[in-house]
Amino acid sequence: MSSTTHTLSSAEAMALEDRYGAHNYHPIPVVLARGEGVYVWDLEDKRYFDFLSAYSAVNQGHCHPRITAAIVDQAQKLTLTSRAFYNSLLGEYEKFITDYFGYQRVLPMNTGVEAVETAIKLARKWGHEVKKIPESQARIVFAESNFHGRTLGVISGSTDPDSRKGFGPYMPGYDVIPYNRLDALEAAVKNPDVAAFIVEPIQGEAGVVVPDPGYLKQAYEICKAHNVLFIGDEVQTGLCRTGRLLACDHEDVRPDILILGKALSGGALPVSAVLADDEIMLTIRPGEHGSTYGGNPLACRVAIEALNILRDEKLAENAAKMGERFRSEMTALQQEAGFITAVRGKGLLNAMVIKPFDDGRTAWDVCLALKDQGLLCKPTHGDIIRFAPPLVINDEQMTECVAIIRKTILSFA
Ligand code: IF1
Repeated sequence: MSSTTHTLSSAEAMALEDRYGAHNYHPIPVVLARGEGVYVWDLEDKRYFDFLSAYSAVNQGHCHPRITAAIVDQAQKLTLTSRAFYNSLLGEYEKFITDYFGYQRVLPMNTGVEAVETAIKLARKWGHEVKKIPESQARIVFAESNFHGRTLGVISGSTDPDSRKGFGPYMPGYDVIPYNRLDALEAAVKNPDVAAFIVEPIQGEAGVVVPDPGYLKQAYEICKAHNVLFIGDEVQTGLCRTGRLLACDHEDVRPDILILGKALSGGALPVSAVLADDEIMLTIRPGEHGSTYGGNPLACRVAIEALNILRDEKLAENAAKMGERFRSEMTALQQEAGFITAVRGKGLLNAMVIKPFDDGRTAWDVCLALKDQGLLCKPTHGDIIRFAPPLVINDEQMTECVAIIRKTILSFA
């Protein structure tokens, strides 16, 4: 019987995924069917606070009415033309987003990793054509514990065994240095074949690892001193998540190549973008790069709306304010609980490090208990719980969520 004839139970939905889907994820056992703002509901109509936000893709909140309206309206006009032809929204969107972030040009893509791949290709092309690195010798520097996506070209720069093992051979021409270590960066970029350094302003998947104050600024300056491009991967940290429009804004760093994704569409469909100035962007000429859906009119319409919502609803300011409050409440809880070894983050991208319990329970079990109490989040690397609600969360909702987290954490004490 197909699910269109009756509403599946959560158990049925999970069984279908288990039987017919690839097993490339191990989800928290909850089946979400509806979302609105900071809330999601499962198939049994139980309500949860979403404290993952699809890994910062729904910063504007689930099913934002303005985004839904834009989709419905545009979907009845024109959704996709391919870039074989011009379309009526792409030029308007390109002007809008380059003005919004202060760059001369944008190359529109779909997923975050496609934008990362695009940035790497741009950096290599610039390296060969402008920096005059011998053809096919351009090198890209990555930081240890990075996460930039899952294509072969990107996992080749990863140090995470789960991202890499079994997928070789890997892309050549990459160097990997410790994160948050300026001496290591200085040493790496002395190599005249280095075209770029790609870095997350805060390492999300690594467990919300915030570098030392000044690291981004000094890293940028070291890159400039050695004619190396600074690529900022703001797929997860951008779009108001850390309390500023971009995480790089906290240190007044303007990446030479800026990568955006996730909340660029407010979680409605895959929309990503690479922004840069002419000297870099125009090294790619017609026919040298592209994508079927990149720059489609539906995505352009949604992205303009998603970016306007960030501004109109002052989501950076709210993320900064609510983040301060969240970290101070969690730090107070840390004193009481005894098994929280760290609370860290910026804006509403935060994490708690949980010491494994004597009885073998881990952060995973804490997340299961939080789910039972009506709050959804997921651990990363075993002992780190990431807390990242939609940026629209208000004081009353935060009060309720802090109470849920406090009650649940203390039940493990
Ligand atoms: C999964 C992680 C987060 C990203 C940064 C590029 C991309 C991502 C900084 C690629 C994507 C997603 C991927 C998703 C879960 C999530 C994730 F756990 F995988 F690592 F957020 F931390 N740069 N991150 O965080 O963007 O191609 O996915 O659109 O793969 O499970 P994408």
